[in-house]
Amino acid sequence: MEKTWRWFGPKDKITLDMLRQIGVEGIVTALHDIPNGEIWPLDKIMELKTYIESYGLRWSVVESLPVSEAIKYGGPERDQLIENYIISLDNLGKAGVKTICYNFMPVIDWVRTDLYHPLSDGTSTLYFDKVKFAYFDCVILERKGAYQDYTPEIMEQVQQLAMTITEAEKLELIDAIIVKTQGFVNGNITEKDKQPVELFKKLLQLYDGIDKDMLRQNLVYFLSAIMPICEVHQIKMCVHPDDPPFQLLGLPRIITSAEDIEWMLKAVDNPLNGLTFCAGSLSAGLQNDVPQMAKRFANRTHFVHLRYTGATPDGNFMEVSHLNKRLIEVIRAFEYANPSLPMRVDHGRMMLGDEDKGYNAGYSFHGRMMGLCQVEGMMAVIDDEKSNL
Ligand code: DNO
Repeated sequence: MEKTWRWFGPKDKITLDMLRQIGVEGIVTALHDIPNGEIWPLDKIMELKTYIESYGLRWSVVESLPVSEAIKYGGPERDQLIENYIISLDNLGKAGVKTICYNFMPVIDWVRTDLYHPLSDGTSTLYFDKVKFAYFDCVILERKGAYQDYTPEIMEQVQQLAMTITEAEKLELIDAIIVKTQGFVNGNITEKDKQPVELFKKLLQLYDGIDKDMLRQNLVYFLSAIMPICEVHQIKMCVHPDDPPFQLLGLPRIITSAEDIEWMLKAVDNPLNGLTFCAGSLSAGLQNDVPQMAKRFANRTHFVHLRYTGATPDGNFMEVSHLNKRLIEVIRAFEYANPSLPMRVDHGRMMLGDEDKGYNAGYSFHGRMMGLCQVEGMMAVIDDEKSNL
């Protein structure tokens, strides 16, 4: 697979020069300065593309061209927003950037409760703690009926946590769940927002009465509207699975399992309607046999995210090493089915000074570089295996 890297634009502290030195071939990025919902102008796209190419690299994938909330919940402004999306796709097509990652998760993109969960070797990793999340949901957000989504055992632990948590820890939890993990992905809430919790509550209200079926219909409406421009330029759309792949905060989530993926691929049965196969997101769902899903959906996968999680039945999960026997199976599936697919190492541990650099949550330099080395090793073994067939 093509070795790509998520880079956050010319302001990223990890420069294209550094990436070239570690063997990256393609760049995954977005016009991060353009607010969600606005048109991406052709000249801005070309400017960034030319900059990337001046380092001998290529702009392989857009991640993400974000889908505005009103498209997801079906608000009155959705047709206008879809029209803007189509113009952005047209401009990307004209510029020759033709693989587009997006997601259809309501309100909140990916979710973690701990951004620096310490490991025994001195590094740290991303973590989702169900009790802390339930505390955020029931006590901080005070979402109506939220406690019904958790077992009595979890609620008992939530009560204990409520007695011991400090104000600083509360702020850190809010910051992890709705600020640090969201702002840089063109999320709804950024570091500048003074009252993130109030803002977040308002966003949740937009989905009152929207169930799984309605969200599915809104995805089909969106995809059907954009397919004609995708046909014109042969743009490959690739939806990112829900991270984590289970229901949260009373919001419907529709890309969580093999059944969901099968449904979405059939609902708009066009090869340009495809998948970002994010092994890490899918692996956090105990329902998912990820290597088997990689084989099953390889022919509709246009982009691959490589990482893995260790999930436990009590609902917690942690991001684990990229050197992982399940991840080898995933890589094998794609190296056989479509070796020209772009793949990027997703997330990395914080290590060797990554901590002080102010990188976006999950997007360390050394940790991801180590993941890339491990993935390259696995790819080399599989390529060797293939050439001996
Ligand atoms: C987090 C990522 C997500 C992903 C978007 C794609 O690290 O996996 O933010 O990029 O959901 O739209």
